[in-house]
Amino acid sequence: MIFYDCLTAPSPRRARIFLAEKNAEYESVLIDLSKAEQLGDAYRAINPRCTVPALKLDDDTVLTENAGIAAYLEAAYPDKPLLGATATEKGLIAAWNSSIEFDGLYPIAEALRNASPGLKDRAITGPDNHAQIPELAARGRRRVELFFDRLNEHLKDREFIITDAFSQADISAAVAVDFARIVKVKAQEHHVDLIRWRAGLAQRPSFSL
Ligand SMILES: N[C@@H](CCC(=O)N[C@@H](CS)C(=O)NCC(=O)O)C(=O)O
Repeated sequence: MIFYDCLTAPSPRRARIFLAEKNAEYESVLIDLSKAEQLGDAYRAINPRCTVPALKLDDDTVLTENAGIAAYLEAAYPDKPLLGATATEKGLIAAWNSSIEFDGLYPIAEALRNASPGLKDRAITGPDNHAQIPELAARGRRRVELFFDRLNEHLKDREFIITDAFSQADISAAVAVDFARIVKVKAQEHHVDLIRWRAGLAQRPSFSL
């Protein structure tokens, strides 16, 4: 498999952690977003949505989106499930993962992409340009702060986000928490449970990636 990655971006990091947790072997190709390589013809031919991550399988099928890559890896490497072992767990993990994207990852992107001078006219990822809307940056940052508060509240007395096992929800939430630094949101002293949970995840080798 070929994994199209970028070491500075959160979305490929989610897939990179998932790959590592599954002990999957792959070659990696780095796409330099700072040089807009995702918009060049070579990468556009691989992923016309011009985003990373993408995973090219041995039969040349290209999977894009964390959702697609995770679904494939879970089916191809079923040991140690990350998307849930039972029907109920699968439902809970999918729901949490979606809400972490909506309440955490998208607001970080909104805060960053609508304010950063380097992302002028790139307020939304993809092949088309979109102008920045500064009000969305302020709203996004406030939503990220609320995400930290709610995650902290949820993690009281829990080691992981869902059930007693590590799952995709932990990966997505931890990547969001780490990347929030870019919009100057960090765990505060009162986020005791969030800090404890994140410290626990740091023991996993996949999190050093
Ligand atoms: N929903 C996609 C999001 C992918 C995404 O937004 N990737 C960003 C990097 S974090 C990207 O490719 N950005 C390209 C750009 O900024 O033009 C997923 O889950 O994989």
